[in-house]
Amino acid sequence: MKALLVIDVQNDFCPGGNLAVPQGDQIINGINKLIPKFDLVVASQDWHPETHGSFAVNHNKTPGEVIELNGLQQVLWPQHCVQGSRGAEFHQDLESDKFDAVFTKGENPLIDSYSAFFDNGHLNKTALDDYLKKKQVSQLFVCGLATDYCVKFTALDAVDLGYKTFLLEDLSSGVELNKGDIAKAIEEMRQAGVEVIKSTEL
Ligand code: VGL
Ligand code: ZN
Repeated sequence: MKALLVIDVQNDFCPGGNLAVPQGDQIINGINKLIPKFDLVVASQDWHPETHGSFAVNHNKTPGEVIELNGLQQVLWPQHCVQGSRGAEFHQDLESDKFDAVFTKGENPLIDSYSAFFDNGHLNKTALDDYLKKKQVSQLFVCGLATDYCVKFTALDAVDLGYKTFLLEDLSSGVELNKGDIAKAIEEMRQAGVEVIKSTEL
């Protein structure tokens, strides 16, 4: 089984959102076009309480600063993807009614969760891996936002969990907090065994 995994294509990561990824919305049409080609389509949703420890405002700090949060290095972000807010909703152009399942992450205020599989400390697992294994998924095609954070950590975990993992490079877009972050993230994924492809190859 082949599954498409759509990471965090939510309003806050798109232009106009609180943590906008440049051109974050430009991958949406391409993702919609791919949906019919897959046996299974699943998505993740960043889903934070207002008290989340990754929000700069909760530490009286500025986004981009790095702190230690429960023993882990944590980049501080603008408040984003607050549970139930418009910013947390999938972008309206994304055909999210076609998703077979949606997995939320980032609910624990004490730890961030970039990967759709585990929190950043690998302490807790979401239901995604069990779900995919039950559906006998062996190949996972990852796309979405942001290439240098949630897409990257999801793809790296997917390899570790035994999936043949593909990054759909043209259907992912990155934050690029520092210049070169996206290229570095893609190289890191490649090194770990992720096959980097373009959607036109499918
Ligand atoms: C993400 C930063 C904070 C992402 C989520 O979806 O890549 N980035 N929370
Ligand atoms: Zn987040």
